[in-house]
This record gives sequence, C-alpha cells and structure tokens, in this order.
Amino acid sequence: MSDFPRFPAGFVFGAATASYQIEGAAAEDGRGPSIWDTYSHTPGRTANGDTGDVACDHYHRYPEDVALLRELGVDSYRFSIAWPRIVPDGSGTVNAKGLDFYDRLVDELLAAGIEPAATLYHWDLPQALEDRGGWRVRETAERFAEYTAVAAERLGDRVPRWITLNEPWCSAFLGYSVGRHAPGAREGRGALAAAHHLLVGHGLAVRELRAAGVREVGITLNLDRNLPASGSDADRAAVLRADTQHNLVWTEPLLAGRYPASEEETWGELITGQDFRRDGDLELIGQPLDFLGINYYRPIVVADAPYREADPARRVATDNRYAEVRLEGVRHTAMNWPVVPETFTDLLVDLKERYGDALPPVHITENGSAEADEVGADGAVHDAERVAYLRDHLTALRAAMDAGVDVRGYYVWSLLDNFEWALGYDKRFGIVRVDYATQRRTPKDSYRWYRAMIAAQRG
Ligand code: IFM
Repeated sequence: MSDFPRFPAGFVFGAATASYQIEGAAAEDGRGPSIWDTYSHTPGRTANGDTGDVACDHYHRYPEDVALLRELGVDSYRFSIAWPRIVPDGSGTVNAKGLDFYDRLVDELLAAGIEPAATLYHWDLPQALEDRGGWRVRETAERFAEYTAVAAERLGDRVPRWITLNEPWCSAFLGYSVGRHAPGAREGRGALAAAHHLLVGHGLAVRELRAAGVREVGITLNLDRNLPASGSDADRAAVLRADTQHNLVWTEPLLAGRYPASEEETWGELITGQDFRRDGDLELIGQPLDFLGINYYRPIVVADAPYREADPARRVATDNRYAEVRLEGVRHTAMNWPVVPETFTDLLVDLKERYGDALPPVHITENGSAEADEVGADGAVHDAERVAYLRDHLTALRAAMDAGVDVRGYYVWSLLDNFEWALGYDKRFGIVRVDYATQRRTPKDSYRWYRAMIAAQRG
C-alpha cells in the first residue's frame, strides 16, 4: 500500500474508452457508416481484417461496463460520442435513437456516482463527409460544430466535462499523410489542411459548448516527448521538425495564438503555398480553455531522415520529416513502445515552462500499456508489467505536479481491451480483459491495483 503515489484531495481518477473501439452495433438504430467502417472493411488495412462491427458490444452491455467502473471506484468515465450515430450522414437529419443511447449511458453513470466526460470526436468521421473532402475541407469543421450543438443540447445538462477532439495529430497525419489510419490517404498538403480544419472545428465547437453553458471545455492532444538519436546537428534539427509536427502545430495556435515559427523548415513549400488559413482563425482556435487533455504513452527517438537509408535495422517508423528509431536498453510494451516514465515528467514540466500561465489546468486523458496478457490456470490475468507501468507513470505525473504543473485528473487507457485501430484486437490495453468470443469481462490484476490505489487516496 505504501508505494502508492499520493495525489491531492479532489484529484480526479478515471478510465477512458472510445466509441468505435468498444461499441459495436455498427449498423444498429440508424448509425451511419464512418471512415473507420470503410477503412477496416477494406482488405489489407487492419490486422487480421478486424473491424469494429461488434468490438466489445458495449452498445448493448453498457450497464455491465458501468458496474465495472463503479466497482473500480473511479470519479469519472471518459467515453466518446460517435458522430455517425447522431448525424448519420454528417449533416442534416439527427438520429434520435443515437442520442437516446448516450442519454441512457450518461444516466447510468450518474446513478453509479460517476461523472461523465464526453469526447466529441475520437476519429469516427461520417463517411458522407469524407466523400465531400473530409478534414481537407473547411465544411467538415462547420458540420462538426452543428453536431456539437446537437450533442451539447441533449447531454450538456448532465455531462460537465467536454473534449472537442481526441489526438488531432492522428486524424491529420496518420489519416492523411502516413495512411495508417482512416481514411488512409498519403498526401502532404492534405494533412496540413486537415490539421488546420481540425483546429477550426475545435474552435467552432468551443463556441457551441460555451453557448450551451457546459461546465468545462477542453481538447485532448497526444503530445510527444521527442529525443534526438544522437548529438548531431542533423538529428537535433529532426527533433525540431518532429516537435513541430507532433506538438507545436497544435499547442502554438491553441495556447499562444500563433502558428509554429518552425513550420517552414518542417514542411517547406507545403505550408508556404497554403490557402486554407483565414483571417480570424487564430482567435477562433485560441479561445480560452478550462483544461488541456494530454495523452501520454512513450518517448520517441528521432533521427534525421537520411538515417532511414543509413541504418534501416534500427528504424521502427518513418515520416517524410524525420525517422523514428528504437531506444535500446529499456523495456518495450506489446506496441513496441519504450517504457521511460520520467519522460512523462519532462514533457509536462517543459510544457509549463514554454507556456507559463497560458497553460490551462491539465487532465491526463489517456495513459496505459498494451501487454501480451495471458489468462492463467486460475482464470485470472496477472499483468504485473501493466501494474508497474501504471505505478511508474503515476509517480512520474506526481513529480511533474511537485515541479509546479497544475494537473487535475488522470484517466487510465483503457477500461476494456478493445479495437486498437489498424492493429485490430491483438493489442490489449484494458485493465479488464475482454474475451471477444463470449464477451466475458475479466478484471485483471491492474484493475485491482488501480482500485486499491484510488481507495488509498481516500482512506
Ligand atoms: O487506442 C488508442 C486511442 O484510441 C487513442 N490514444 C492511443 C490509444 C493507444 O494506441
């Protein structure tokens, strides 16, 4: 017990999920197709051809999942609303049955004494909007604002904490540049236009949420701790490009009212020739926030792009701006992500140093690890590595708070094993195991550890 990190009174402990990853019921009650339905049903796009058609069947089993949350003792549950359940064609007709589902979920949570936290966009764009250009075009941001108004009008009286976008970096760059996420495009300029329109959509959604009078409004970014592969000038310059593309493209407009100073050296003519920015956009994007959501998992070791040719053996991922290389000498999770908890502290402390009082209070809206879980002879999952990961990252978070970063909450990713996007169901992030054949839920040791840690704060 004594090695539990300690947090101040009122600190929010939660668990997180997302609609397409857990709900299933993909064609039920009027839900329209999303880009992830199209992408996952395209041969070769996801591991084993996995789709979110059934996922954890949460759409039907949500009372059981809320019971698990209550037993866990969390203060808050972060879920996402599927835009194509609410506005199946992306614009126009609102689907009452879709709204009814979230209404039931929210009431179930409140009855269990759990505060709902809703994300409006966790990547399931209505396919009809992608067919009209997706996030490459400004119209999608306008449709996002309309959907936000509908959701906030129905749920805003009972959902106090709202997140406009989850990890827009993934939507823009994995979706429109690297092509590893839906819609699977491989464009340079399209990704930069998407990044901007996502931010415009965020700004328009903030206005709608303010008009609806909700208590707290924020956005969730997956900020990265980028480390140079060597001390060379070339690798340091690559880190700046990675910082620009992962972090500054979001934090500079959101928190400092400007575009990144390093954008030309990062994107060259792709950004200098752009015409998607309009007067007034920075004011719209930079409206004050009640909190910044941060998702953090691992550091990234970055090398200059020619490194890709020089040493392909160490390369784990590439982008056209830099190469990512493997960090030796540390444990890696089932995602092949290095585990270096102190980089979590460093990321938060650096963010505070850079933005000072312009940094709003922070909620860690995701943190967790995928591990090669096994069901033991006793029927249990003894996931000691996940327990260590959570303990060490919570300790690192506490260190950032001690260093002056105002952090108000922490949501473990994830409550349930779920559909890990292009990697399908093989990667298990849950603190509760899901047997996909039977939909049986089995709390893992990490669930029990997290429950005891939360209880210890209150004890
Ligand atoms: O599963 C994802 C989630 O949807 C967004 N953040 C990262 C998680 C793990 O990859």
